[in-house]
Amino acid sequence: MKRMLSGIKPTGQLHLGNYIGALKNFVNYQDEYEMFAFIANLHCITTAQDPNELQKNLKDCVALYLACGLDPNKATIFLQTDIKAQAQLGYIICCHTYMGELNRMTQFKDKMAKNETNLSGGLYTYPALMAADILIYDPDYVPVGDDQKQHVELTRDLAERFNNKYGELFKVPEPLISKVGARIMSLSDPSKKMSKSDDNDKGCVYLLDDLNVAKKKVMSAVTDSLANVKYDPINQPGISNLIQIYSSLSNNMPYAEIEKMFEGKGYGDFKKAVSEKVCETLSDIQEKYNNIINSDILEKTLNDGATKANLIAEEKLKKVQKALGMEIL
Ligand code: AQP
Repeated sequence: MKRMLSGIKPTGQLHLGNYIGALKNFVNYQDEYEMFAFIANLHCITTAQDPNELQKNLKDCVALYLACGLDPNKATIFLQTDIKAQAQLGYIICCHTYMGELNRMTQFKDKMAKNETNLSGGLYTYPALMAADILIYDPDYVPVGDDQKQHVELTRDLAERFNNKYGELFKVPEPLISKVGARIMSLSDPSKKMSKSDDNDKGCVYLLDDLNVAKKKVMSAVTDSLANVKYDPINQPGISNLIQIYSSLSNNMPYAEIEKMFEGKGYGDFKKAVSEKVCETLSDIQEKYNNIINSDILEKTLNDGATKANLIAEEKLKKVQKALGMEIL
Protein backbone atom coordinates (compact mmCIF):
# COMPACT_ATOMS: atom_id res chain seq x y z
CA MET A 1 0.00 0.00 0.00
CA LYS A 2 1.41 3.41 -0.96
CA ARG A 3 1.80 5.91 1.85
CA MET A 4 0.39 9.42 2.02
CA LEU A 5 0.94 12.23 4.51
CA SER A 6 -0.56 15.63 5.09
CA GLY A 7 -1.24 18.10 7.86
CA ILE A 8 -3.22 21.18 8.76
CA LYS A 9 -2.08 24.00 11.00
CA PRO A 10 -4.75 25.10 13.46
CA THR A 11 -4.01 28.83 13.25
CA GLY A 12 -7.76 29.36 13.54
CA GLN A 13 -11.00 27.51 12.96
CA LEU A 14 -10.95 25.14 9.99
CA HIS A 15 -12.90 26.39 7.00
CA LEU A 16 -14.54 25.18 3.82
CA GLY A 17 -11.27 25.67 1.89
CA ASN A 18 -9.46 23.32 4.30
CA TYR A 19 -12.32 20.83 3.94
CA ILE A 20 -12.55 20.91 0.14
CA GLY A 21 -8.84 21.35 -0.58
CA ALA A 22 -7.55 18.93 2.05
CA LEU A 23 -9.73 17.07 4.57
CA LYS A 24 -12.30 15.71 2.14
CA ASN A 25 -9.48 14.27 0.07
CA PHE A 26 -7.76 12.73 3.12
CA VAL A 27 -11.00 10.89 3.83
CA ASN A 28 -11.30 9.61 0.27
CA TYR A 29 -7.69 8.49 0.25
CA GLN A 30 -7.70 6.62 3.58
CA ASP A 31 -9.06 3.40 2.01
CA GLU A 32 -6.58 3.38 -0.83
CA TYR A 33 -3.43 4.57 0.94
CA GLU A 34 -1.71 4.23 4.26
CA MET A 35 -2.72 7.69 5.47
CA PHE A 36 -0.78 9.81 7.97
CA ALA A 37 -2.63 12.99 8.98
CA PHE A 38 -1.12 15.29 11.56
CA ILE A 39 -2.03 18.52 13.27
CA ALA A 40 0.77 21.00 12.73
CA ASN A 41 0.93 22.68 16.13
CA LEU A 42 4.56 23.74 15.58
CA HIS A 43 3.80 25.47 12.30
CA CYS A 44 0.95 27.41 13.83
CA ILE A 45 3.19 29.24 16.30
CA THR A 46 5.23 30.80 13.48
CA THR A 47 2.70 33.62 13.82
CA ALA A 48 1.47 34.94 17.19
CA GLN A 49 -1.29 32.86 18.80
CA ASP A 50 -3.38 33.37 21.89
CA PRO A 51 -2.70 30.27 24.05
CA ASN A 52 -6.36 29.74 25.06
CA GLU A 53 -7.61 30.10 21.51
CA LEU A 54 -4.86 27.86 20.19
CA GLN A 55 -5.78 25.13 22.64
CA LYS A 56 -9.41 25.28 21.56
CA ASN A 57 -8.46 25.29 17.88
CA LEU A 58 -6.18 22.28 18.38
CA LYS A 59 -8.87 20.23 20.05
CA ASP A 60 -11.44 21.29 17.45
CA CYS A 61 -9.02 20.37 14.68
CA VAL A 62 -8.64 16.77 15.92
CA ALA A 63 -12.40 16.52 16.44
CA LEU A 64 -13.01 17.89 12.94
CA TYR A 65 -10.59 15.41 11.39
CA LEU A 66 -12.80 12.68 12.83
CA ALA A 67 -16.10 14.47 12.19
CA CYS A 68 -15.17 14.92 8.52
CA GLY A 69 -14.68 11.17 8.26
CA LEU A 70 -11.06 10.32 9.03
CA ASP A 71 -11.14 6.92 10.71
CA PRO A 72 -8.45 6.34 13.37
CA ASN A 73 -8.57 2.62 12.56
CA LYS A 74 -7.42 3.39 9.03
CA ALA A 75 -5.46 6.65 9.29
CA THR A 76 -2.64 7.52 11.69
CA ILE A 77 -3.67 10.81 13.29
CA PHE A 78 -1.20 12.62 15.51
CA LEU A 79 0.01 15.89 16.94
CA GLN A 80 3.27 17.25 15.48
CA THR A 81 4.75 17.98 18.93
CA ASP A 82 4.20 14.37 20.03
CA ILE A 83 6.85 13.31 17.53
CA LYS A 84 10.04 14.98 18.75
CA ALA A 85 12.08 13.46 15.92
CA GLN A 86 10.22 15.65 13.41
CA ALA A 87 11.58 18.86 14.97
CA GLN A 88 15.07 17.36 15.28
CA LEU A 89 15.10 16.33 11.63
CA GLY A 90 13.67 19.79 10.86
CA TYR A 91 16.81 21.37 12.29
CA ILE A 92 19.08 19.03 10.32
CA ILE A 93 17.18 19.79 7.11
CA CYS A 94 17.21 23.52 7.84
CA CYS A 95 21.02 23.32 7.93
CA HIS A 96 20.87 21.96 4.36
CA THR A 97 18.38 24.53 3.04
CA TYR A 98 19.78 27.59 1.28
CA MET A 99 18.60 31.04 2.32
CA GLY A 100 17.88 31.72 -1.36
CA GLU A 101 15.36 28.87 -1.30
CA LEU A 102 13.66 30.18 1.83
CA ASN A 103 13.62 33.72 0.38
CA ARG A 104 11.60 32.42 -2.57
CA MET A 105 8.84 30.83 -0.50
CA THR A 106 5.70 32.82 -1.25
CA GLN A 107 4.23 32.95 2.26
CA PHE A 108 7.33 34.69 3.63
CA LYS A 109 7.83 36.75 0.46
CA ASP A 110 4.20 38.00 0.56
CA LYS A 111 4.50 39.07 4.17
CA MET A 112 7.82 40.82 3.44
CA ALA A 113 6.27 42.57 0.43
CA LYS A 114 3.46 43.85 2.67
CA ASN A 115 6.16 45.27 4.96
CA GLU A 116 4.80 43.27 7.87
CA THR A 117 6.99 43.82 10.90
CA ASN A 118 8.23 41.38 13.54
CA LEU A 119 8.18 38.36 11.23
CA SER A 120 9.58 35.41 13.17
CA GLY A 121 12.57 33.24 12.31
CA GLY A 122 10.17 30.31 12.55
CA LEU A 123 8.06 31.68 9.72
CA TYR A 124 11.19 32.00 7.59
CA THR A 125 12.49 28.49 8.25
CA TYR A 126 9.22 26.55 8.50
CA PRO A 127 9.47 25.11 4.97
CA ALA A 128 12.51 23.14 6.22
CA LEU A 129 10.48 21.78 9.13
CA MET A 130 7.67 20.96 6.73
CA ALA A 131 10.15 19.02 4.60
CA ALA A 132 11.15 17.06 7.71
CA ASP A 133 7.49 16.43 8.63
CA ILE A 134 7.09 14.80 5.26
CA LEU A 135 10.41 13.07 4.61
CA ILE A 136 10.60 11.41 8.01
CA TYR A 137 7.67 9.15 7.01
CA ASP A 138 8.78 8.32 3.44
CA PRO A 139 5.36 9.01 1.93
CA ASP A 140 4.74 8.42 -1.77
CA TYR A 141 2.23 11.28 -2.01
CA VAL A 142 1.46 14.52 -0.23
CA PRO A 143 -2.09 15.76 -0.93
CA VAL A 144 -2.14 19.56 -0.71
CA GLY A 145 -4.06 22.58 -1.92
CA ASP A 146 -2.57 24.63 -4.72
CA ASP A 147 -0.95 27.05 -2.23
CA GLN A 148 1.27 24.36 -0.72
CA LYS A 149 2.69 22.97 -3.97
CA GLN A 150 5.81 25.12 -3.72
CA HIS A 151 6.64 23.60 -0.34
CA VAL A 152 6.37 20.06 -1.63
CA GLU A 153 8.64 21.01 -4.52
CA LEU A 154 11.24 22.31 -2.06
CA THR A 155 10.82 19.08 -0.07
CA ARG A 156 11.60 17.07 -3.20
CA ASP A 157 14.72 19.15 -3.89
CA LEU A 158 15.90 18.66 -0.32
CA ALA A 159 15.29 14.91 -0.43
CA GLU A 160 17.39 14.68 -3.58
CA ARG A 161 20.11 16.85 -2.03
CA PHE A 162 20.39 14.52 0.97
CA ASN A 163 20.24 11.38 -1.18
CA ASN A 164 22.99 12.68 -3.47
CA LYS A 165 25.22 13.70 -0.61
CA TYR A 166 24.68 10.95 1.96
CA GLY A 167 23.20 8.00 0.06
CA GLU A 168 19.55 6.92 -0.23
CA LEU A 169 17.87 8.36 2.87
CA PHE A 170 14.49 9.65 1.73
CA LYS A 171 11.76 8.75 -0.70
CA VAL A 172 11.11 11.69 -3.05
CA PRO A 173 7.36 12.39 -2.61
CA GLU A 174 4.89 13.61 -5.22
CA PRO A 175 2.41 16.41 -4.51
CA LEU A 176 -1.19 15.39 -5.16
CA ILE A 177 -3.39 18.32 -6.06
CA SER A 178 -7.06 17.68 -6.61
CA LYS A 179 -8.58 18.98 -9.85
CA VAL A 180 -11.61 20.48 -8.12
CA GLY A 181 -11.28 22.77 -5.13
CA ALA A 182 -7.51 23.08 -4.98
CA ARG A 183 -7.96 26.78 -4.28
CA ILE A 184 -11.23 27.94 -2.76
CA MET A 185 -11.37 31.72 -2.78
CA SER A 186 -12.73 34.18 -0.23
CA LEU A 187 -16.46 34.78 -0.70
CA SER A 188 -16.02 38.51 -0.09
CA ASP A 189 -12.93 38.91 -2.26
CA PRO A 190 -12.52 36.15 -4.86
CA SER A 191 -9.03 37.38 -5.73
CA LYS A 192 -7.81 36.08 -2.34
CA LYS A 193 -7.81 32.50 -1.09
CA MET A 194 -10.20 31.57 1.72
CA SER A 195 -7.94 31.74 4.75
CA LYS A 196 -8.17 31.21 8.50
CA SER A 197 -6.19 34.36 9.14
CA ASP A 198 -8.31 36.60 6.89
CA ASP A 199 -9.37 39.68 8.89
CA ASN A 200 -12.72 39.74 7.11
CA ASP A 201 -14.52 36.59 8.23
CA LYS A 202 -17.47 37.26 5.88
CA GLY A 203 -15.40 35.67 3.15
CA CYS A 204 -14.67 32.51 5.08
CA VAL A 205 -17.18 29.76 5.92
CA TYR A 206 -15.95 27.97 9.03
CA LEU A 207 -16.89 24.33 9.45
CA LEU A 208 -18.36 25.17 12.86
CA ASP A 209 -20.26 28.26 11.70
CA ASP A 210 -23.89 28.45 12.74
CA LEU A 211 -25.85 27.31 9.66
CA ASN A 212 -27.69 30.63 9.36
CA VAL A 213 -24.40 32.49 9.43
CA ALA A 214 -22.92 30.17 6.78
CA LYS A 215 -26.00 30.64 4.59
CA LYS A 216 -25.76 34.41 4.92
CA LYS A 217 -22.08 34.36 3.94
CA VAL A 218 -22.83 32.38 0.76
CA MET A 219 -25.87 34.50 -0.11
CA SER A 220 -23.74 37.66 0.19
CA ALA A 221 -20.81 36.27 -1.83
CA VAL A 222 -19.35 38.81 -4.25
CA THR A 223 -20.30 37.99 -7.86
CA ASP A 224 -20.51 40.18 -11.00
CA SER A 225 -23.06 41.91 -13.20
CA LEU A 226 -22.95 39.42 -16.11
CA ALA A 227 -25.93 37.39 -14.79
CA ASN A 228 -24.59 34.16 -16.22
CA VAL A 229 -23.63 31.09 -14.18
CA LYS A 230 -20.43 30.28 -16.05
CA TYR A 231 -17.03 28.94 -15.01
CA ASP A 232 -14.72 31.73 -16.09
CA PRO A 233 -12.23 32.45 -13.29
CA ILE A 234 -10.71 35.46 -15.12
CA ASN A 235 -13.90 37.39 -15.86
CA GLN A 236 -16.25 35.86 -13.26
CA PRO A 237 -14.05 34.86 -10.30
CA GLY A 238 -16.83 34.99 -7.68
CA ILE A 239 -19.30 32.83 -9.62
CA SER A 240 -16.49 30.46 -10.64
CA ASN A 241 -15.56 30.03 -6.98
CA LEU A 242 -19.18 29.18 -6.12
CA ILE A 243 -19.28 26.70 -9.03
CA GLN A 244 -16.12 25.10 -7.65
CA ILE A 245 -17.70 24.79 -4.19
CA TYR A 246 -20.97 23.42 -5.59
CA SER A 247 -19.13 20.89 -7.73
CA SER A 248 -16.89 19.69 -4.92
CA LEU A 249 -19.83 19.23 -2.56
CA SER A 250 -21.79 17.35 -5.27
CA ASN A 251 -19.32 14.52 -5.95
CA ASN A 252 -17.30 16.67 -8.34
CA MET A 253 -20.25 17.34 -10.67
CA PRO A 254 -18.76 18.64 -13.97
CA TYR A 255 -18.82 22.44 -14.28
CA ALA A 256 -20.63 22.20 -17.64
CA GLU A 257 -23.45 20.29 -15.97
CA ILE A 258 -23.77 22.96 -13.28
CA GLU A 259 -23.79 25.71 -15.93
CA LYS A 260 -26.60 23.86 -17.72
CA MET A 261 -28.62 23.35 -14.53
CA PHE A 262 -28.59 27.08 -13.83
CA GLU A 263 -28.89 28.35 -17.40
CA GLY A 264 -31.29 31.30 -17.51
CA LYS A 265 -31.58 31.38 -13.72
CA GLY A 266 -30.51 34.31 -11.57
CA TYR A 267 -27.53 34.41 -9.20
CA GLY A 268 -29.98 34.37 -6.26
CA ASP A 269 -31.19 30.87 -7.25
CA PHE A 270 -27.64 29.64 -7.74
CA LYS A 271 -26.41 31.05 -4.43
CA LYS A 272 -29.39 29.44 -2.68
CA ALA A 273 -28.44 26.07 -4.16
CA VAL A 274 -24.79 26.54 -3.14
CA SER A 275 -25.80 27.57 0.38
CA GLU A 276 -27.99 24.45 0.69
CA LYS A 277 -25.05 22.23 -0.28
CA VAL A 278 -22.78 24.05 2.16
CA CYS A 279 -25.31 23.82 5.00
CA GLU A 280 -25.95 20.10 4.33
CA THR A 281 -22.20 19.47 4.57
CA LEU A 282 -21.73 21.60 7.68
CA SER A 283 -24.75 20.11 9.42
CA ASP A 284 -23.44 16.58 8.93
CA ILE A 285 -19.95 17.53 10.15
CA GLN A 286 -21.30 19.46 13.15
CA GLU A 287 -23.54 16.62 14.28
CA LYS A 288 -20.55 14.27 14.36
CA TYR A 289 -18.33 16.94 15.95
CA ASN A 290 -20.84 17.42 18.80
CA ASN A 291 -20.74 13.70 19.57
CA ILE A 292 -16.95 13.60 19.53
CA ILE A 293 -15.71 16.81 21.13
CA ASN A 294 -16.22 15.78 24.75
CA SER A 295 -15.55 12.06 24.38
CA ASP A 296 -12.29 10.28 25.19
CA ILE A 297 -11.86 9.27 21.55
CA LEU A 298 -9.69 12.35 20.91
CA GLU A 299 -7.07 11.36 23.47
CA LYS A 300 -7.06 7.74 22.37
CA THR A 301 -6.73 8.71 18.70
CA LEU A 302 -3.73 10.96 19.40
CA ASN A 303 -2.03 8.44 21.70
CA ASP A 304 -2.39 5.59 19.22
CA GLY A 305 -1.28 7.84 16.36
CA ALA A 306 1.80 9.08 18.26
CA THR A 307 2.86 5.52 19.14
CA LYS A 308 2.77 4.43 15.52
CA ALA A 309 4.31 7.61 14.10
CA ASN A 310 7.12 7.69 16.68
CA LEU A 311 8.32 4.22 15.73
CA ILE A 312 8.79 5.26 12.11
CA ALA A 313 10.13 8.75 12.82
CA GLU A 314 12.74 7.71 15.39
CA GLU A 315 14.12 5.02 13.13
CA LYS A 316 14.45 7.47 10.24
CA LEU A 317 16.08 10.14 12.41
CA LYS A 318 18.65 7.62 13.61
CA LYS A 319 19.42 6.61 10.06
CA VAL A 320 19.90 10.25 9.01
CA GLN A 321 22.09 11.14 11.99
CA LYS A 322 24.21 8.05 11.34
CA ALA A 323 24.62 8.94 7.66
CA LEU A 324 25.68 12.46 8.60
CA GLY A 325 28.25 11.15 11.10
CA MET A 326 26.39 12.68 14.02
CA GLU A 327 26.24 9.53 16.16
CA ILE A 328 29.01 7.82 18.09
CA LEU A 329 28.84 4.24 16.90
N1 AQP B 1 -8.69 28.19 0.37
C1 AQP B 1 -8.23 26.98 0.25
N2 AQP B 1 -8.60 26.19 -0.81
C2 AQP B 1 -8.15 24.92 -0.94
N3 AQP B 1 -7.30 24.34 -0.06
C3 AQP B 1 -6.90 25.08 0.99
N4 AQP B 1 -6.10 24.81 2.03
C4 AQP B 1 -6.02 25.88 2.84
N5 AQP B 1 -6.78 26.87 2.35
C5 AQP B 1 -7.34 26.42 1.21
C6 AQP B 1 -5.42 23.53 2.20
O1 AQP B 1 -5.69 23.06 3.52
C7 AQP B 1 -4.53 22.36 3.99
C8 AQP B 1 -4.15 22.87 5.33
O2 AQP B 1 -3.71 24.17 5.20
P1 AQP B 1 -3.13 24.91 6.45
O3 AQP B 1 -4.23 25.29 7.33
O4 AQP B 1 -2.08 24.10 7.07
O5 AQP B 1 -2.39 26.15 5.86
P2 AQP B 1 -2.85 27.27 4.90
O6 AQP B 1 -2.88 26.79 3.49
O7 AQP B 1 -1.93 28.43 5.16
O8 AQP B 1 -4.33 27.60 5.37
P3 AQP B 1 -4.94 29.00 5.73
O9 AQP B 1 -6.35 28.80 6.10
O10 AQP B 1 -4.67 29.99 4.64
O11 AQP B 1 -4.17 29.36 7.05
P4 AQP B 1 -3.44 30.70 7.43
O12 AQP B 1 -4.47 31.78 7.26
O13 AQP B 1 -3.06 30.51 8.87
O14 AQP B 1 -2.25 30.86 6.55
C9 AQP B 1 -3.43 22.52 2.95
O15 AQP B 1 -3.36 21.36 2.15
C10 AQP B 1 -3.91 23.70 2.15
O16 AQP B 1 -3.42 23.66 0.84
